[in-house]
Amino acid sequence: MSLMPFGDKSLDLSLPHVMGILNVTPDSFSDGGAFNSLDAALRQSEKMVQEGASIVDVGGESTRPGAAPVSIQQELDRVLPIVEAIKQRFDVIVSVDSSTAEVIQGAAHLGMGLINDVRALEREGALQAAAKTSLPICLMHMKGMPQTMQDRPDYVSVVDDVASYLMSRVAECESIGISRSRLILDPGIGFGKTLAHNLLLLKHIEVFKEMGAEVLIGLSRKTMIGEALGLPVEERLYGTMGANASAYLKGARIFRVHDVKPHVEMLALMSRIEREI
Ligand code: 8Y7
Repeated sequence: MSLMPFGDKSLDLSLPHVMGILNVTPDSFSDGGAFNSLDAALRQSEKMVQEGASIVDVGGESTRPGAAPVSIQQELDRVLPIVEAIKQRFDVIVSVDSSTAEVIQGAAHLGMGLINDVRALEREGALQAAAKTSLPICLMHMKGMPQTMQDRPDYVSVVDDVASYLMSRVAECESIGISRSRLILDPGIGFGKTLAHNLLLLKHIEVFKEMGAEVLIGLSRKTMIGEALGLPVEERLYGTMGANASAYLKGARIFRVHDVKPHVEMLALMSRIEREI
């Protein structure tokens, strides 16, 4: 057992866990739009919980290359009602994909269990806001900014560069009183990386485990799967599962995915075999 608290719940991180991705699509109609998108989010959450997701990841800002920036108020309006509604209805950990101090603070108040920040708490006020909660934090590596991160990404050594960046963010967290036991590390697959960079990071997950934190991997349906297999986004499930299976064997314990049921079943068998004596 290796229990880690996530707000009002906890997870045994000696076992693998699935984090289901909730698409929070803003409704283009102003009349009744809020209800429609909330209702859709709740139905999607219910399905993921029934399929065995331990965590539901809610995000109000698209980090896709070229996506339009979102204002703080828009992000608050999109994310907070969903966090509140999921926590009222389902027994699941809600993580919030945000870099914004106001969103971190507001969502923590409504029962968020995990802060998932693709900017590793680098935005103004985010580190302080996260420190005030007692929640775990996923620190992700990104090179550059979403708009430009895929323009010729370059590293001296991608594994060393990503590891030393995450180490510096761990040190920053510790300096403000966030203990390492609250931190989850993520190499940020696809965030300013070529296919070769992503493959090397996935090959060397042990480097991040050696930093004394659990590892989360998000590669579901990403471009790297498409590039490796020559397949469009709707045909990337098997490749996604292969890469996640490899990440599990190399020590990753949380898998951020669109397709919950196939991953819950795959990881159940993989961990069962590992645990057999
Ligand atoms: C990741 C993520 C995205 C990831 C973590 C997508 C919000 C892009 N990817 N969070 N978020 N790790 N921790 O294609 O890899 O899902 S958004």
